[in-house]
Amino acid sequence: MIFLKRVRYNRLYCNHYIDCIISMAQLSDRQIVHMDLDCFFVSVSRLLHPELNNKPVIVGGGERGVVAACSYETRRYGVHSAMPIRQAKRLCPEAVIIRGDYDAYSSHSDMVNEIISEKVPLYERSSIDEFYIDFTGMDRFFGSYKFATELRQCIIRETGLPISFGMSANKTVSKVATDEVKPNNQMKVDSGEEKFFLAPLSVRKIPMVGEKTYTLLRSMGVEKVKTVQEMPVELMENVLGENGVSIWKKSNGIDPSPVEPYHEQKSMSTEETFEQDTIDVQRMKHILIAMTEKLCFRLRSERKLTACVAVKIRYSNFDTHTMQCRIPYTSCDHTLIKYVKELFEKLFHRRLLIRLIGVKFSHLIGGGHQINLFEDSEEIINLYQAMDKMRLRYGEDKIQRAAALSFSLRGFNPFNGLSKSPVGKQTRDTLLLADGDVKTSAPDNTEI
Ligand code: DCP
Ligand code: MG
Repeated sequence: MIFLKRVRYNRLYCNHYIDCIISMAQLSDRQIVHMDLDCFFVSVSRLLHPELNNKPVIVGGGERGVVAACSYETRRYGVHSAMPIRQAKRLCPEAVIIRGDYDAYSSHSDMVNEIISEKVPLYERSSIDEFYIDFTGMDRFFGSYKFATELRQCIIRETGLPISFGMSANKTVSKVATDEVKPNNQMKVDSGEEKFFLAPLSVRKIPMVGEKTYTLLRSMGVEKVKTVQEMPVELMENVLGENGVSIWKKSNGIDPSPVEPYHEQKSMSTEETFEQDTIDVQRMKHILIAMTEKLCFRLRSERKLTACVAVKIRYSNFDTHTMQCRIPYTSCDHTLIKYVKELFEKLFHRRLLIRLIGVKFSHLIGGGHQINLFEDSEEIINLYQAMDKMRLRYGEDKIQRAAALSFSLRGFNPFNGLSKSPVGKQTRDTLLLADGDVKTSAPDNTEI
């Protein structure tokens, strides 16, 4: 038994090391840049309100809310994002606390995106203020570091926003490098130097080491990345499973993941064609609630917010009507359900049999951890996080609003498309991408 275990370990150990040697040899000549805007929401707010310059600033969702972004002046007092505003105020009483302006953040993020897209062929927009750029091959012509430096200067000049970058052979090391030099700075980690660069840092700096993993590693006496580098990979696997292997690889400066070309998702929607046309208003409302809950869960899973909600109905004679409204950015079920119900009530006035109903969210934006910039409170965030955790663990239909319970869209899988639903003939889910591609899950070709 012990012998078998050792054979397995040895094979595992060898596999990981062989993997690493291959990826290091193949990938060490890549030139990957990670760019991240400095205290993004605060910097945009300062552009719009210069009186905030040089003051400690916190962007957040009101007295009972949490910190969305904070200036570097406030960070010296221990303030950080996702901290309750009340606690932040205690730590830094002189901080100016402002409400966010998501439209402004979204348009400034688009400006930076546009500059990068004009100047480089391959880049990934990984969040509202973060970009990975693959400069591999460009050094023969320009020198990648010089090119990245000029790109950074151009962004600063044209948008007025401070931005930092890290450059190395892979995404993980570049991201850690960016965080190390911030704010308003840049650095390069040469190929072959990755392990030395990471070694003295806290393991908390490795992307994917969150609060819980950090506490666990600390309880094992692991504080610095160097310790992980010296640990056998199977020990990390024993303690943390697959994640342990990933953390071990990242700690050793190994990350073969490619820069994924950027496709903006413009909308997400779902619709239901009934088995039998219906006039049962209550039933339709409950189905709309179930649909909204599902889409909201997906918004939050993808860390997105929507600013436009639409409802569609099709009468039995195929007359189709759509109504939409602009709303403050959110991914909260309770907010969106309210709008969906209102739209349905305005839309459904002919008292004819209905053949299809649908819900669509558009004007999507990457929203970090926010779920509603203007209403976020610790209680709401905790509630949604707890519900989403249960859904991820036990299945999407395991927790629902009472009204939607009897209409669970059980077969509905927003990630891979069509499946039979107990409430209707077919469910169709659509992801509309900015470049015009439509990923759709069913044969019906009408968009809402
Ligand atoms: N954000 C948010 N909620 C969080 C974290 C971030 O809404 N819990 C938003 C506000 C940030 C923006 O996303 O300004 C970018 O997130 P970053 O993690 O890049 O943080 P900052 O840009 O504010 O600071 P840094 O200078 O460390 O990048
Ligand atoms: Mg940032």
